[in-house]
Amino acid sequence: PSVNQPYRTGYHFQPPKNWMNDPNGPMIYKGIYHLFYQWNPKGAVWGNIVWAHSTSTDLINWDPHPPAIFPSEPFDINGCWSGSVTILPDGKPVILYTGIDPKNQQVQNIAEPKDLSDPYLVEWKKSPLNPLMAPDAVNGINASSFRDPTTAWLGHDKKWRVIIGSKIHRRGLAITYTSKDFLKWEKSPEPLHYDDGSGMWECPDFFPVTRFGSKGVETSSFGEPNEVLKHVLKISLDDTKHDYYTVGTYDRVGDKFVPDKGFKMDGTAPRYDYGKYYASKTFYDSAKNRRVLWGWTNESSSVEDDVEKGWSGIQTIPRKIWLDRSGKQLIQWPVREVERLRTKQVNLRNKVLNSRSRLEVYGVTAAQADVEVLFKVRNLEKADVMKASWTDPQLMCSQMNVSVKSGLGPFGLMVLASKNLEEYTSVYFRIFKAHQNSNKYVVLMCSDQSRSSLEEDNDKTTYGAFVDINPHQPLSLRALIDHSVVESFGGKGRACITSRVYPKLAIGKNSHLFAFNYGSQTVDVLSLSAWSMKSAQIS
Ligand code: DQQ
Repeated sequence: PSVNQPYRTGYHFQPPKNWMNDPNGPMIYKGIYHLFYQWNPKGAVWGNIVWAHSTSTDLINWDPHPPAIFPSEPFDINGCWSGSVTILPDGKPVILYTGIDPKNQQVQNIAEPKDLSDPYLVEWKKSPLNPLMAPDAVNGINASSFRDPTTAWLGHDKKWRVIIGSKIHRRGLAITYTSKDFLKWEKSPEPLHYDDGSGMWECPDFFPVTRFGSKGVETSSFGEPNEVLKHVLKISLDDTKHDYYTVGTYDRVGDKFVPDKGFKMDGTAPRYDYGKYYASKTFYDSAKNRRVLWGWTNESSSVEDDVEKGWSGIQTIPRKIWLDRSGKQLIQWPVREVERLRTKQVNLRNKVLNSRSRLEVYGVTAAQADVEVLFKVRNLEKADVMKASWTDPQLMCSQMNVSVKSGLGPFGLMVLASKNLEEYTSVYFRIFKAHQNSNKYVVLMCSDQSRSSLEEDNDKTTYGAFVDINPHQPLSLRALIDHSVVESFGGKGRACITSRVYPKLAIGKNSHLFAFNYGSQTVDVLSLSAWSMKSAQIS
């Protein structure tokens, strides 16, 4: 970030210039992490899409390479769209990606490294057999809705499977293809899964998780002896531009994904992130035995502003992802490597936040910081009672803005705040009783951007999520603050909200950080740690 570029991030991944969208083909090969991404070499708006490429040894600092895949053949002459990497049993990584052909049809292609001894895998060659999968007169595939191949996995019969996002009318579906040799692919008669009302499924992701514990599972693994695996299907819904997931069982013989009770793979499913977060993709990190999630966050500024600043889009900090003990939801937490950027630390302990009070946290670079705070409420009896109509957390957060007092809350953090609060982004909790005379509680988490900038033209939508935690316990909140992005994690990664903001005053040294409590009851800050963050080496 500089005076002219106050919104460039210090430690989030972004290219030096131009438009970026989906993360593609993340992987680790010979100890080096690779990130490819959808990029426009010619400008700050979507178009002319290639696979740009960077590598890293820690997922935080990145070295750029030339684009790995760019339009060059009839099967991708109008664009090289999203796709994934599969590491073959001999260790060789291959890319499956969507190409746009001369008739603007979507087809699936393969590319492999030119030189496996180059640890950076800078050059990639496309197979003359491309396209490997294409819509034709008989297979009934919609040629403009057939894209984003996943990482492939090996089935019980030693055949590869891959799914491709699609739709037929309003039915969203994950079409399965199988192959013996990774080159000749056959469409399965039935999709892995579908939903009749959800519209186009973009960027599907399908992976195993261990039922108990946080370690990752390789995509083709059947699990260790006595280990119980579940499977996760994630889709990016084109209609709503959010990423939803469902936990369930993979029927290997029928090649069907069966969601667990209570899950439906549509816009009612849980989300990875309740803010701006799309087209995400995981990979199995064999070096650290974890599954890592990448996701794209677009701008909330106008196209004119994007063109003027010369860039658009960032990637969130990669997150470790695993299944909660309850089996009902996923947990996400920024990869530990980001903590190496932590420098000067400020600690507060046992501070009392009276009703309608604020506490400034001094001594950190508030525009580029990592903050972890633990709140405790004293008397849960004072919580207001939920109304029957309060089913949509985002609506609750936008209707009760931060100045509306409840029994318990709002309390949380004000980030990227100007000294006199002309501008601030507030990330906070409210606690409600589920019913009158009930000892069950609902915890609401909000990220309110409505006061984030004096500039009028930005999208300042307020976001919200319910956090599945018991407020008898301390409530934790972490925020990764980086000039124009705030990634918030409630309840140790049970709810995540990413937002983009563009303050006019709260820039650089003029940015402040507060803990606050605008509710009617006292709240304790058991502990608050804030770190100034060093900039990552990116580009
Ligand atoms: N972005 C890609 C598509 C994908 C969409 C094109 C999702 O492959 O469906 O840039 O953001």
